[in-house]
Amino acid sequence: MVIGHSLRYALSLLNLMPTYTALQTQDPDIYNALMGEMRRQVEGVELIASENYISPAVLETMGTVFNNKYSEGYPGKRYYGGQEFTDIVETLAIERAKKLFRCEHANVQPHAGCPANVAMYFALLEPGDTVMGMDLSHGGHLSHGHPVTYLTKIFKFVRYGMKDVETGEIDYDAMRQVALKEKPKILLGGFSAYPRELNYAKMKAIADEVGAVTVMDMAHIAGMIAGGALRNPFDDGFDIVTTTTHKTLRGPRGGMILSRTAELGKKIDKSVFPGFQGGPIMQMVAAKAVAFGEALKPEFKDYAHQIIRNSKHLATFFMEKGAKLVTNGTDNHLMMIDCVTSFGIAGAEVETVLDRVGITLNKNMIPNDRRKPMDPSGVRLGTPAITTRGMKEKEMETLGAFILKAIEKRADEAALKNLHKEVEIFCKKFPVPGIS
Ligand code: DSN
Repeated sequence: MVIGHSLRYALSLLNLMPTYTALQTQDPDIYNALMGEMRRQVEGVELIASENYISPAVLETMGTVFNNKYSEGYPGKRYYGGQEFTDIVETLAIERAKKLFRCEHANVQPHAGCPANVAMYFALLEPGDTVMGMDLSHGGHLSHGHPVTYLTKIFKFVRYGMKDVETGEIDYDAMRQVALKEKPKILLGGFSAYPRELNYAKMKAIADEVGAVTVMDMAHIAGMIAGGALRNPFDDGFDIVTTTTHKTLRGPRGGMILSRTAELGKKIDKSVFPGFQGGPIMQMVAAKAVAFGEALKPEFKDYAHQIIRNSKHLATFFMEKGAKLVTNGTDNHLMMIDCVTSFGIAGAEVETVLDRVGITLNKNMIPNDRRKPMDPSGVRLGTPAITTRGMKEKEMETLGAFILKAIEKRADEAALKNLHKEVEIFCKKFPVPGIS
């Protein structure tokens, strides 16, 4: 059985080699690193909540000659000639994004999520203006005004957070009070480590009361919104939605800004180019179009719902085994385990021991964490990537058991080695798109 899997795996890698012949001949160092990374992705379990596997078609598009073209401007209004094909792909990306998220305008040029947010701030604010975003220690994101970013030299950031960390419920009364006092120009939703849903309607009502623009950074949950498994902020009247395209949306690395109205979209376009960026990365724009095309298919809805079913099942498994989860569960694709309370060890130690058995996740601060960011109390894990590989509820129990066993046997070298083999055999039953 073991030999069968290994043989199939070796053959599958051999089949891929012709694709990289030029690279192998010209630059063996990079080629070997690529082969190693491919093996790592096939043989291991990817539980980092912000990662995913793209389809072969998206992967192919990223490596195309669209790379060779400069296309400053927007379709039909470029600064250089030779744009007949770039205009086709960018227009398709825009139209598909608008259809997917039900809005009037899409800018598909941001190179990543942080640049998308910076362009959004500069489109809507003057220096010194105030933004109200989620408390970073409650799961908010660096680009929502962490003091280490340059953003805080230009804009003022004020916070809202959870009323009760046991349920994850946001304190909307406190949000309103702070908004009335601080008069933010933007009320910002979005997070990278919060396992519950926001109440967009309540946020919109508060924003309307103080005249703020409503913005949702849906980077982590874009795929579930596209697939109808989570609520679309535009349905509750949000003005702007920013996102990355490579997380649950399963596209190429990149960003995007969506606007409810064409009027807001004009401001965003000017801010992205020429305000902030130069030429778009056109092979990525083309790959975004391909990914949005995939997300518009009915099967993407099944994927989006399965991510959440898997996440809830895994969270329940851990809690039934006595683990302490932040907010005691999840409504989305991710969960946070308080490792100190659950296992008596810090998040970094859990991350390290799981790395040794081929399971990848990340250490993470938990709400009101007394430890430091590089040595926090918790870990964050999510189900988007393993769901792409076809894993379902049954496999969540297998994975959950692997994780608990690795933690329990962390001092036992032989047990960890055997577990690593088990993980590898288990993983190879679930192909990685584009690799195996
Ligand atoms: N680095 C991403 C994450 O892991 O959540 C967010 O930018």
